[in-house]
Amino acid sequence: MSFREAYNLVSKQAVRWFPGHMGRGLKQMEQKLRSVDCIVEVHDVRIPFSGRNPEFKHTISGGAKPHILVLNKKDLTETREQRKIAKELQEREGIEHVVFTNCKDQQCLGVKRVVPLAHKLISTSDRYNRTGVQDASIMIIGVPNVGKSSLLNVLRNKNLRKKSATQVGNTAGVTRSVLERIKISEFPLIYMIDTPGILEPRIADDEMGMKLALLGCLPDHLVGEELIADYMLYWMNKHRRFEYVKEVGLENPTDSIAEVLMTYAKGLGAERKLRTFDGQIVNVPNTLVAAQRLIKNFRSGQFGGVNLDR
Ligand SMILES: Nc1nc2c(ncn2[C@@H]2O[C@H](COP(=O)(O)OP(=O)(O)OP(=O)(O)O)[C@@H](O)[C@H]2O)c(=O)[nH]1
Ligand SMILES: [Mg+2]
Repeated sequence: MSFREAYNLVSKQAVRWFPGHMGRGLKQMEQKLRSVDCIVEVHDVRIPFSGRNPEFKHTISGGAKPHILVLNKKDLTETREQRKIAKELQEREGIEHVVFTNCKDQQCLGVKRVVPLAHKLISTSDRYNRTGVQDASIMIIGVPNVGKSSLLNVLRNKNLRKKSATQVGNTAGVTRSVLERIKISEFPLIYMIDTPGILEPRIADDEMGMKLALLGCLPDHLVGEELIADYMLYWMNKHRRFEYVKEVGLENPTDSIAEVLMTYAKGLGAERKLRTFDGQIVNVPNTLVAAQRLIKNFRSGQFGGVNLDR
């Protein structure tokens, strides 16, 4: 059986999401940068080599501040690849400090590493030598929905045994503005500044846009659930990952998203009403519901761990 080898968006409209709060957020971040000692950039480990906002490069390199790249949601990826990914990031992009985390797990070794590593980098950086400064501030940055606020909360829960201080949610764009600093460690005294997830104003690479969409870094309805499901199908087939076949209730893998969604919708009993040309109302399979369900399964790891950049 042959499957699509490349993914091309049929529509000419690129994947794009840059609402007002992102532009404002970026400005607020720049203003706060002067009082920040370290940047923790959070990204989804399922796209380790793509989808990071290139605008952050200025933020990071501009001030020559210590930088840690946290690749989060490691429970949703193929864990074997960690060392390889870290090595490749260092060779390709010169990123020296990569930490893999699962913010849903307080015992995660990666989560435990973040504060000591940041503290070490800050204490050895020029900036910290400014006299009289007793505390340090870390700014947390990244594209939407990768787990920035979750990381802040889990650090605070762990180190201070205090309840969460910033809002978390499973859609993109939960944090809307740069927040006041929040304490995440007492000894050493460290604060963290949560920021809104920010995408580049124009995602030029269609496939990269679809990867971000599949991982929920943009609102689904903006890209279209059926299109996102189609990208998922393309990716899974291309990598001979047929875990979806059984869930959907198919006999065999297929590259046709219409077939997948129709079959799945029928199996789920999801229907919607449709008016025919002669005015009759009929029930037809609800492919939107099927697409939403399929994406949800994929994102929650039901079809196994993935690395979309593989
Ligand atoms: N499976 C898994 N889910 C996670 C992990 N970290 C965060 N999440 C979930 O990912 C979703 C997004 O988390 P947030 O912390 O709100 O992400 P954010 O980067 O702050 O998002 P914005 O504020 O929208 O930019 C939530 O549903 C979290 O529960 C993780 O390590 N593993
Ligand atoms: Mg947030």
